[in-house]
Amino acid sequence: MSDKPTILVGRKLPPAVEARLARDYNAILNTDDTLYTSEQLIELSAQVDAILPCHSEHLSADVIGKLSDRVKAIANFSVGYDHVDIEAAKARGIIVTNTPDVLSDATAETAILLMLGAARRGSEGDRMVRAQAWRDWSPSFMVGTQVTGKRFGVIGMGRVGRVTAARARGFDMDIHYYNRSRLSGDLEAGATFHDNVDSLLASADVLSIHCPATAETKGLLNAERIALLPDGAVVINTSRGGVVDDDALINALKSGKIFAVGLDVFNGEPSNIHPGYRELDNVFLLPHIGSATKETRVGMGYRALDNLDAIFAGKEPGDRVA
Ligand code: 8YV
Repeated sequence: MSDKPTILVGRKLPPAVEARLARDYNAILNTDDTLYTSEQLIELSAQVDAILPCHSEHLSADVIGKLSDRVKAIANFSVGYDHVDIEAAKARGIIVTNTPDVLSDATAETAILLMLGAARRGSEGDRMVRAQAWRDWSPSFMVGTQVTGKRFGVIGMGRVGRVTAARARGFDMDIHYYNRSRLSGDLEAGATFHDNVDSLLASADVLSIHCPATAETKGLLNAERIALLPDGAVVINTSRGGVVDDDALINALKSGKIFAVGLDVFNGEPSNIHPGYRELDNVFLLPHIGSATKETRVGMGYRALDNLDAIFAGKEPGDRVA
């Protein structure tokens, strides 16, 4: 063992990222990509100076409270950090970082995929062709809703929200947004600001959710708010499942209030999502692959390592969140 810092790497990362880890650190790599249990994370923490987790590792207040004093940093391989109890980390003096920017393009691509897949009944059509259930064609067959020229409503106009809005402009969509604070004219790029979510909802033919999962945003899209959407709206979510009240959304899909949803994130993911989604045709579902491109995975890994490099050089990391 050299005197390089030791890093516990939560999941298997791209070869280029693992090569940089192995060059610059004593890296405990997760070569078979098995999810560590909380007990394993706590036990391994005695050997490490930092942890590089994904959102699949849950660093609750309880886990953080039991980590070894040796752990100086949690450098997330993710932009969202709701899987880490930030207050507990602060209380232990553990630095926490995330990986913004590098995944905005990939996630925006996924949001647009969800919008089109939901609006144009992508999953339903795919299933029909695969099941050899496609028997006929007529002008009334598999008719979807067109998004071109409609209003695209964004909740959370951060980096991902802004790139997604820029892509939606490619469909001549009129951008509306709600954000805690109004953006500068430059960043707004002609979008209409709403100073409250309810007003945004009434203007969203397509609603795209990009806000983080926090105590304030939990269940934000509930029955009362869904009622404010225009009839036949499309809802897409690439942020976190917790922002949505699943029962309310499923009821609105059944009643036709919402034409279709495109979801990449879920309450209870991966294996305990609301069973109601599986029974509906008007849903386009993906398994949390918003940022899953080769380019972005490397970008995320390098960004996490840039943060660790700064921390172990005694500098302020670029993406500190605690
Ligand atoms: C990542 C994400 O794939 O970065 C995030 O917050 O939700 C995803 O895009 C995942 O979190 C990796 O840990």
